[in-house]
Amino acid sequence: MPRTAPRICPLCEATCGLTLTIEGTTVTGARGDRDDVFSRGFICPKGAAFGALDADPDRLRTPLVRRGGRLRPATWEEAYDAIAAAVPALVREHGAQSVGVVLGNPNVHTMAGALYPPLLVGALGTRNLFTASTLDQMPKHVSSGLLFGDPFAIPVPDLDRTDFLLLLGANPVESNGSLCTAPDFPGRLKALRARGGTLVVVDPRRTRTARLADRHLAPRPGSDALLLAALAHTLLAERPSGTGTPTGHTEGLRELADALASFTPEAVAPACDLTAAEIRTLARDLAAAPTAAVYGRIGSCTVEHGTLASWLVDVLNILTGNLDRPGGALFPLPATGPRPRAAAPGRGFALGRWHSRVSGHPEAKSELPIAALAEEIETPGPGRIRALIAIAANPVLSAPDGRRLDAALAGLDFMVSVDPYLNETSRHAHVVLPPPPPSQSAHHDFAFNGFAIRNQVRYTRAAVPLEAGRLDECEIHARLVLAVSGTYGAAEPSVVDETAIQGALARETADRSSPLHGADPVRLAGLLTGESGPERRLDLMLRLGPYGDLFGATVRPDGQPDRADHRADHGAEAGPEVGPEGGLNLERLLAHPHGIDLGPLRPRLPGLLRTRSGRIELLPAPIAAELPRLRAALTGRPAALVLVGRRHLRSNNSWLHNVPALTGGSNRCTLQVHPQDAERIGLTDGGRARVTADGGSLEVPVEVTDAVRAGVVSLPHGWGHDRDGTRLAVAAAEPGVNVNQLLDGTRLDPLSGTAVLNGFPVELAPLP
Ligand SMILES: Nc1nc2c(c(=O)[nH]1)N[C@H]1C(S)=C(S)[C@@H](COP(=O)(O)OP(=O)(O)OC[C@H]3O[C@@H](n4cnc5c(=O)[nH]c(N)nc54)[C@H](O)[C@@H]3O)O[C@H]1N2
Ligand SMILES: Nc1nc2c(c(=O)[nH]1)N[C@H]1C(S)=C(S)[C@@H](COP(=O)(O)OP(=O)(O)OC[C@H]3O[C@@H](n4cnc5c(=O)[nH]c(N)nc54)[C@H](O)[C@@H]3O)O[C@H]1N2
Ligand code: SF4
Ligand SMILES: [Mo]
Repeated sequence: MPRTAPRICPLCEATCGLTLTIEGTTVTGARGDRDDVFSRGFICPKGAAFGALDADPDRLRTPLVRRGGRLRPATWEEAYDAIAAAVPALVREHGAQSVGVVLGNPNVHTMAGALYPPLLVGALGTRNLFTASTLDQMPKHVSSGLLFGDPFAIPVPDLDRTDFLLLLGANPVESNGSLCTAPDFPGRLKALRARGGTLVVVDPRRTRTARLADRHLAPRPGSDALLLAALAHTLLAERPSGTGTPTGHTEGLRELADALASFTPEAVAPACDLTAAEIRTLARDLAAAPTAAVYGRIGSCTVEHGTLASWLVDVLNILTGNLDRPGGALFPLPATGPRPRAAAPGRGFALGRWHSRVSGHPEAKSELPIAALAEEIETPGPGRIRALIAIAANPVLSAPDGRRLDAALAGLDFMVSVDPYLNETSRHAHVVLPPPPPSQSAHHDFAFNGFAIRNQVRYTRAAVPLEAGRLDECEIHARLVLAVSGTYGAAEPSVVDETAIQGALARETADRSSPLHGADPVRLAGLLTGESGPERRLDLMLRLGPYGDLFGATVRPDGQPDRADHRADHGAEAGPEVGPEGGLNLERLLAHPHGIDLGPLRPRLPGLLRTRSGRIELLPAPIAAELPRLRAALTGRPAALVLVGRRHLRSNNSWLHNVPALTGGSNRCTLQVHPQDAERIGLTDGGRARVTADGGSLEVPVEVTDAVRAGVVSLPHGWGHDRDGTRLAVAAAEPGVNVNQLLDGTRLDPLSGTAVLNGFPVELAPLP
């Protein structure tokens, strides 16, 4: 008899609730969970393929250990013994920096990825941390850090209530949204238009999202910061008082106006390849809308001026009075995040507290640019990376110059991959630790609830029991922490969780502003429920969070502890309105298998600000220092042809090309070329071309289409599955090419260290 079980989908940021059909231990179907409090039954083709992905025969079922140069199946004990023998010894001999850590995108889609990598990096004491963020959203963290003092304070567009959405460099109809968690993003865009709202899309391609829009602007790639600067300039020039500006919480408005003075619509129009009139009209429409939200994603981040563009997105939200108000851009209040607190100056956000060894790149958010990973492995000298731990990461395909990184990885003394597949990156590991398929894992979105357009909380336990001989990914990580610390075998994996719990409770009970101040941490830990270490940690975070039961301690409605001596409530952020009676904890959440709705987003200023001034710092010094480079772009000669990426609804970065249901059709690795360019260069639809840039050349099939603007070609990423020693039978049959081979890793957004993956110059030549 088939049964059903709920499972939150881990395949993109929309976090839809699925209902899995299970026969025995096999997932035979997946549909949208109509009772899910957030996704209400929405599903996309990737979610529908959950069963096929879960049962992919190429998934690794046992650890692999390298012996005699070859990776061979091994037991978990053999795998961890190998790590425990190698890593602590390297650290003793060569120091903490000799071990690098690479964290890939799926870490934000697993519980393990949220709970353990900080402990692993802490245990190693290494500053050689590289993540997919420097191929993605690091510019947004940096701009939020500088504006609000907190790199995670990223406002999200209030999709369901806004009157006007200006969307730049995002294609949510294919990607299902990013840094804006919203199941059925396409439906929400249609609803916006249906209620009389306006959607404006800025994208050099006429995407499926652009086709839904009232207005589509197709500027030259890489010019968003100029366009946004001109929009901000126009607002400041035409409405100098900044109507609607929350001036009470901002500083630097006059300095901002001065700094943007030269970015008039006329000045930026040629570089953007738009008209000054189009830009001015857009600024006026944005300002006139009853409520509006500006939202930028990949196409505005992974570009030459990514941090400036990300900063200007929020500057526009602020100048139009739309930051932190319903219908505008709001800060979520996730159930496992910190509780609201009273407004007070913070410690601010610092950049460049240390630098990379070889090229001297500044750290951002304690990370170094992943584009600099290869040189940190190759270049001799003290501090060279000799061992690497890669968790859910495939940088050989995702990061610039995969060939160089491929060679560098082959030269490591030791490498560990935590990955379900033997792919382009994990094939270099000495030990591969495979997590179980998603049906056998529990799920909670620690990361994405912080970017969700509605506050809600959901948790799904494993839908299928863990197969014999498997380890849960949380336990894989916990054991890894022990193995690199030199305590493997001496301590149980649960010690890792209990240490984290004790640490968090010690901080909480020592905090004078906490209602738990002075309580006994050991007694509180004894009250936690849950069947496993990660469940106990989830329970702890829920209980201490904004909707938590605080172990029964009382709080006033403004979020402050109910203590007579606590009078610092001036400007306190309001506490949440909703939540289960008595407060949230794991038991109460488990009683709601389809989640608990915690209400629409609400204003959170000024309580969430952590800047030194306690205000929004409109023109932070590092930004001001970058503006001359943007000004230089006004007069620079743009390249004749530049390349941008694209995503397909049935893809996901580099690792979904092995599922037959998700491949084929229009999901292909083709170079899209505008008809004018095709004619000029002599390319034909279905023919082949050689594309050349800084990092090398690729031979690609050509697709002639006016969906890209003239002067722009588009090639998707995550392809190039033609290397030996992988186990990806389906993907290898249709390998495609790795677009990132066109990059040599030197083009970076300087403030964030993010690779320029969009809008870099290329040359094309026809091939016979
Ligand atoms: N040119 C170009 N390059 C890009 C981009 C682009 O737009 N253009 N996009 C960039 C972006 S936004 C990102 S986020 C990066 C992504 O870069 P990466 O994170 O390096 O790549 P992914 O393909 O997302 O997957 C990483 C690995 O996770 C493994 N994996 C899948 N599920 C799990 C799991 O449950 N547990 C574990 N441990 N591993 C798992 C997969 O097998 C794969 O090996 O790529 C970037 N690269
Ligand atoms: N189906 C699917 N969904 C995914 C993923 C996937 O690979 N496939 N990846 C996931 C990940 S890791 C992420 S980070 C998100 C990303 O989510 P999105 O940001 O929505 O990603 P894209 O679909 O790549 O959209 C970026 C758009 O920017 C445009 N663009 C390129 N250069 C510029 C420019 O200079 N200016 C402007 N204005 N636009 C430009 C491109 O043409 C493209 O349409 O998607 C996630 N969801
Ligand atoms: S939209 Fe994203 S979360 Fe929803 S079913 Fe599709 S892949 Fe899963
Ligand atoms: Mo991403």
